[in-house]
Amino acid sequence: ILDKILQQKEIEIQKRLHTEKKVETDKPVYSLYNQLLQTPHLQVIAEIKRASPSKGMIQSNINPVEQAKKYERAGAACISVLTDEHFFKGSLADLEAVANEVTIPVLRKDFILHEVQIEDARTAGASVILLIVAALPEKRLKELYDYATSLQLEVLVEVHDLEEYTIAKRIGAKIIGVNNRNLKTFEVDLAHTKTIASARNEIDQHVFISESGIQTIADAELVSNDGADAILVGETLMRAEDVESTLRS
Ligand code: IGP
Repeated sequence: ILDKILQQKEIEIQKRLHTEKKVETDKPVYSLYNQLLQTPHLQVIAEIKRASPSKGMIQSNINPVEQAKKYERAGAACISVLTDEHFFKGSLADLEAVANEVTIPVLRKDFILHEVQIEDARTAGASVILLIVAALPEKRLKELYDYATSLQLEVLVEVHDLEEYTIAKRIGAKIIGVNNRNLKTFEVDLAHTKTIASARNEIDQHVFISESGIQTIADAELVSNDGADAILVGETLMRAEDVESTLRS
């Protein structure tokens, strides 16, 4: 599936390159890194996710701004907004609407392969972008990382195994996330968090996020004990009846 998604992305990028849009850097940015460094207890990055290729439709008729405000009120460290339209039914419009209404960092969750996507994220009001190690050669990853930084954006660098973790550290990532879901097979295993966290060194200056498949308090405690500074939760919060109390717990 990852290859299919990346192919579709390339098509969208080619289309985007035919339009003239200038990057606007007047929206405020908030630091996720500082937020995670400052707070010792487990923090939550709460995601707006309407659908996914593995689960199909999750919540189609959601109001992203209302949902985001609930997340913010309940103390989320950051709001992740899926902006992929084709596979996740999200949009940059969702992100922009959310970013205009909250005062915590907003993450553009998408498959980013090109500078214009980073520019569009900044213009829409994102503070953080996602870069997936498995989606890019290291040289390109580093170029995009540095480009995002030059636009005052922070980068969540997503890894899936130890080899990718080494690459993330090599490019200087300050925020590293392990995706417990394999994007090629959809298989979820929270043990991936422990594998990566165990390889973490005293001298490593990065913060560490456990992403995907967290459904219960026990799951959150497990990855927290395994070394995660924060968790990234989508589906569970999108389906929760009482979003705020689920998040607070
Ligand atoms: C959230 P979940 O299982 O809580 O809905 O997962 C998030 O980790 C997931 O949406 C995600 C993702 C990604 C989506 C992690 N990495 C990369 C798209 C692309």
